[in-house]
Amino acid sequence: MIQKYIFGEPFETEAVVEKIQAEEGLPDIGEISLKGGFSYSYMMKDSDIIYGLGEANRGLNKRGYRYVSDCTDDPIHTEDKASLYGAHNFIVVSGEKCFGLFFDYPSKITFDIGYTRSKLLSVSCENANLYVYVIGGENAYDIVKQFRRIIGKSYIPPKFAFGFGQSRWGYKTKEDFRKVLKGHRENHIPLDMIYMDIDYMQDYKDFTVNEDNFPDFSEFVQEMKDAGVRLIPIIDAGVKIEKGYSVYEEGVEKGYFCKREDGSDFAAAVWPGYTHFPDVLNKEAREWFGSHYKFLLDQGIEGFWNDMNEPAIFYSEEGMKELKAYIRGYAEEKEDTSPWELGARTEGLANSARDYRRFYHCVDGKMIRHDKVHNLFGYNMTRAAGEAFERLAPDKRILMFSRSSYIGMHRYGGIWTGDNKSWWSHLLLNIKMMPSLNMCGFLYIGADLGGFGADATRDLVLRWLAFGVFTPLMRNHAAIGTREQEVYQFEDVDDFRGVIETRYRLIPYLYSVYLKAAENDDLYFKPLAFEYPEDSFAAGVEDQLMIGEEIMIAPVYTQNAKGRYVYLPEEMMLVKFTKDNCYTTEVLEKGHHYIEAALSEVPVFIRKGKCIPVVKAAECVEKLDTEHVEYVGYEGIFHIDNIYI
Ligand code: MIG
Repeated sequence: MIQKYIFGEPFETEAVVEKIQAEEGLPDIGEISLKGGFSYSYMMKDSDIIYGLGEANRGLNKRGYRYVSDCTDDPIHTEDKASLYGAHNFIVVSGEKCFGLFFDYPSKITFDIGYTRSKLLSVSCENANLYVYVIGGENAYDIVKQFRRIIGKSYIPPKFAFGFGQSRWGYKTKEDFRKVLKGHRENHIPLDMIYMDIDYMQDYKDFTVNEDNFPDFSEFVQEMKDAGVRLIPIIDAGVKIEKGYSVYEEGVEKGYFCKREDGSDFAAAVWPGYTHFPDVLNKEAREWFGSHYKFLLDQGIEGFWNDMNEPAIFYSEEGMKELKAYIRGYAEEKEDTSPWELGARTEGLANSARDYRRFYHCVDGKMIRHDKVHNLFGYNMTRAAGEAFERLAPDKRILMFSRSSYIGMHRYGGIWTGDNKSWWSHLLLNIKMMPSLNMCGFLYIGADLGGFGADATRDLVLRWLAFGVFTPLMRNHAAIGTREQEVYQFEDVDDFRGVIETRYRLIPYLYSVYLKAAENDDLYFKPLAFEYPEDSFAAGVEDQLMIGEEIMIAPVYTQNAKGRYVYLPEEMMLVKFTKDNCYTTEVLEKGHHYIEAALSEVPVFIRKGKCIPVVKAAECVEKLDTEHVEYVGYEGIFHIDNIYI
C-alpha cells in the first residue's frame, strides 16, 4: 500500500511515474513538524534496521549516522562524509513495524538516523515543499519492490556493457587506446570497452573530437569495433564559452543555458575554462542538449558516461571576484587575518553553496533558483541523453551512466560511484553500497575497480576485480598521475585473466539476472536478510550479497588475507572459479566457514537445489559461445526460458 502526502508546493521531479491519489491529513507513522521547514521524526525500536539511501556512505544498515542528500563532487570519500554524488531519498524501516519512506524533494535534505539521538530517525529540510510517500508492505523486500514499481522500470544496457571495460584519465591518442587493446588481446584477457576520458575532446569541448589526434574518428571507432572493442566517450556538464563553437553559440542564441538573476548566462569554470551549464531542467533545452549526442552516435559510438553533473564548479566569475577583493584587502589592510582563512577561502571557491544560489533554471516559464533543485541536475542531464537515444536510436540499447543522480534517473542510465581511492576500505564500501542503489532503482552500477585516486597494488586490483565480476558495470578506472593499473601492467597476468574470464563465463547468467530484475522491479543485489528474513544472524551480514535467486557472494576485502569467514544461511555449494576455465565444487553445511580464495579465484555460493549456466570465456561478449552451456551447481533444471543468452 502506498500513500502520498503533499506539503506546500512541491517541485515536480518526475521521480515517481505512477499516478497516486494524494491523502488528506498526515501519515500515521511518526510525526511531522512544519515549524521552520519540514521535519519528520520516528522513534526507532532497538532492533530496527534502516535500509536505503542508494549512493551513500557507510553501511547497508544506515543507522548510527547522518546523511545529507546534496549532490557533491567530493573525491575524498572518508567515513565522515555526509554527501556523495547522488541524492536517493528512499529509506525502509525494517523491524516489528516495516514501512518505506520516499521524500521527493530536490534540494538538500538531511537523514539523521540515530546520530543525534540513538533512537530518533529524523528527516528534515529547509522548505516544506515536498511529496512524502509512505509505503507499507509485508517486509523490507516487499516494500522495496512496491517502491520500485512506482518509480518506473530501470534502464537496460546493451549486452556488451556486461563485458570488461578499461579506463584511465590521461588516454589521449590513438596509440594510447591501441596499447590497451593490444595489452588485452596479446595476453588473452577479455575486453569489450575502452573509455575515453576528457582528453579525446578538442579543448574539453562537449561533442567535439580532437582533430589532430583523431582526424578520422569514425574510422578509428570502427577499427576498435573490428577488434571487439567499443570506445565510450565522456561528456561533461559544462559547455565551453568560445566564439565559433556551435554548441555554445546555439545555446546562447536559444537561451538554453542557466542564467543569472539579471538574465545573463551564468559562467562557471570547469575543465574547459569558463563554461555555461545547459538548462537540462527546461524541456526544450534538454531536448536540444540531448540531440548533440548524435554527433558521436553518427560516428559509431554506442555508449557514454556523463561527468561533472552535480554540477561541479571549480570557480565562478563572481567567486573569483570576491576572492581577489579579499586578497587585495588582505594584503593591504587585514594583515592580522589568519593565512588559514585565505587558504579556506581559496578552497571554498569550488562547488560553493553561494554559486549554486547564483543561477537559475527556466521550468515551464518560471525561473527557479538552482539551489532549490540542485539534486536534479545530473538526473536531467542523463535524461536529456536517454530521451535523445529514444528519438535517435529507438531500436538500439545505448550504454549510459552518470556520476550525479536522483531517483528517476534510473530509467535513463546507470551510475558509477565516482572518485573512490585505491583503498581496501573502499572495496568494502563498494560491496555495501550496491544493494542500497538497487533499492533506489539503479541497477547498472559499479565503482572504479582498483580505485580511482591513490596508487593501487596488484592484490587490491585482483580482489576488487573479483568483486567486480558481479557488478553490472565492470570497469577498471584510475586518475591521471596515479600508478598504472591496467591489468596487463602487473606481474603474472594469468591471475588477472582468470578473474576477468570468470566474468565472461558468467555473463549469460548475470545478464539474465539483470534483465529479470529490470523487468520485475526486483533487485540484482540483495542483502541476505531479504532472502532469509527469519535468520537473525543473516540480518547483520553486510559483506556478503545475494545475487538473483541462485547465488551468494562473499568477496575478500582485506590485504594479505588467504580467504575469509563466510556465513551460510543454508546449505550451499561452493564453486570456486579458477584459471583456465576450470572450477571446483564442494557442498558446505549451513553455518560459519573459513573459505580460502587465491588471488586468481572467484568463489560463488550456489543455493541449495539451484544451478547456474556457465559458458567458456571469450575475448569479447559477442564471441561468447552460448550454444554450449554447462550447468553448474545442484543437479536440477535451470529454466532455459529464463536465461537470456
Ligand atoms: O575533475 O574527467 O569522476 O572519473 O576521470 C575530475 C576526469 C573530472 C571526474 C570523474 C573521473 C574522471 C575525471 N573527472
